[in-house]
Amino acid sequence: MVSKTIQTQPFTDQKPGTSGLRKKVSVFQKPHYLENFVQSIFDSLQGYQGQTLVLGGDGRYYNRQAIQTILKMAAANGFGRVLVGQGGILSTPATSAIIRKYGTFGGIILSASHNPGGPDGDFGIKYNIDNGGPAPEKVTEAMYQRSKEIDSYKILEAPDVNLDTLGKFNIGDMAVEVIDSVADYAELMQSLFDFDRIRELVTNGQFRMCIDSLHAVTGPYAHNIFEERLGAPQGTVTNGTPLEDFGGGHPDPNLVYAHDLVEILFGENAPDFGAASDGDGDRNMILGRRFFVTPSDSLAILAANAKLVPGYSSGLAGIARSMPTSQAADRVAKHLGIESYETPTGWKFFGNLLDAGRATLCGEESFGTGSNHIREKDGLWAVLFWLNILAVRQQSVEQIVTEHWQTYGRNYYSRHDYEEVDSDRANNLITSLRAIAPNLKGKRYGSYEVEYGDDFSYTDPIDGSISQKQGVRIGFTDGSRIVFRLSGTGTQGATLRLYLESYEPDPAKQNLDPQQALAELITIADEIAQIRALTGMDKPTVIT
Ligand code: G16
Repeated sequence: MVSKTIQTQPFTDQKPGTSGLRKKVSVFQKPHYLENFVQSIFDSLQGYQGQTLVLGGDGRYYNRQAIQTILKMAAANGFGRVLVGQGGILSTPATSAIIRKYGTFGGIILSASHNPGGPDGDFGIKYNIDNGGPAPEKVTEAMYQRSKEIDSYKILEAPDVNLDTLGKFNIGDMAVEVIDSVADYAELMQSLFDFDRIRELVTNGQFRMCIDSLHAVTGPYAHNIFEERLGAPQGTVTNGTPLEDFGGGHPDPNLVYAHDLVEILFGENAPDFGAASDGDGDRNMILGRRFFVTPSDSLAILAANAKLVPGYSSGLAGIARSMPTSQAADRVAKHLGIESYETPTGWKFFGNLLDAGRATLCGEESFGTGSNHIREKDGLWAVLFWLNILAVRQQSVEQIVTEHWQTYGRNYYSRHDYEEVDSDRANNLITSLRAIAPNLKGKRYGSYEVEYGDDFSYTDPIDGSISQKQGVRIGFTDGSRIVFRLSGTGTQGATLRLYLESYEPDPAKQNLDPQQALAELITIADEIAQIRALTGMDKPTVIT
């Protein structure tokens, strides 16, 4: 087999966003596009000769082709071994778990997460480092810089390999192992949670649940864990076969895109528990019977109940949340007497805190929750955590959440997304907010008074790195907040995200619809940012 060096031209748009490089499939299919970026990844790394790489993806369209290309490039670039998921399938959390378990050099995950798939959908590629977590900003920045000057890449001339059968073989001098996509991950879950107790709950004939994999990567994991290992009835997992186009759906577990599940949980004779996960398995949505748990509340509730779960029974070191996530978890941290951390959006910012043992649980409003067991957020882990709590407390989801509010107060929370906004308009809006925000202190809007306005900047407490311009925050004297930022994961125009939060300590006022509770703040946000005028849109496209 011959290693070839192929001449190429740089592309100017290979800047990784919040989580890797995401583009339309048609962009990745351009000659040399994928290869350039993969070579830029390799060129930004040091010391990988002879080392092991983990490789897999969420099964979306172009996954298999990309894996064949990356295997041949890894061989030509001198990797010693690649562990690749059977059928090219590895969820993001499973990849993180495998990197850590086998101490590999790093891993490549092919996914555009919750973005739609198929030939007209999105594709993506992200690199994870040896702690199992997303490459930090300095590494992704080096990849981007390299991508702007790259003039050649290396690839082995070799036939495609069989990804569907477990086994070991060689491509050139490089070993390839096709591994079981599920086993290592499922064993890790079994080591953290009380499977016996959960089994009792899900097989008692009373408790009913529905796990929707949205035809994305978690199907095989969910069948194995919930139906095989925990004995839940067959059919508990729905849409459990990963499809290249996710069955035409949008694999994003929220109230809008996981609508089939929402209809079941809010319908007649609804089950007790429902959950969905996203394209690559790192996000989760938790539902009770006619009850939605916001991701921000979910983080706070997992933290408050962590003692009930074997893997966390010795206590938490700290809790970290992304800045736009509600402050509900901070209240639990305070109560527990542990540190809470506020980081920019992006799971990569939790990595240092987890590695240093400063945080045990982390969470984001964008349906992401996780812990120090790996270095990614973890959808099925969150589902198991909830089931473990339900099994011990023998209460409904709604009872657990409302009792939590009674103890800690309720942080009403909502996110309004304005998708596919013209990029220039969206940038103008944020630029003018950056200018306005610092001057708002003391200003009154209806019943609210501004306490501070700023553009969030984060100094990593471990390595001192500084990340600026992470979102415009406007905080009010009663603890309410409005946050504005542009998404770093979209592929079409810009997505403006407006995050709204208010705090209600009085149990008698905790059962409002969040849109109603936040109505005044929603109006104030538009008054300050001129959203309707500047985006040209009169309402958000998605409300969660
Ligand atoms: C990614 C990141 C998350 C982030 C989310 C939304 O999630 O890993 O940390 O919260 O995007 O980011 P944005 O608001 O910039 O679109 P995923 O599940 O897409 O990998």
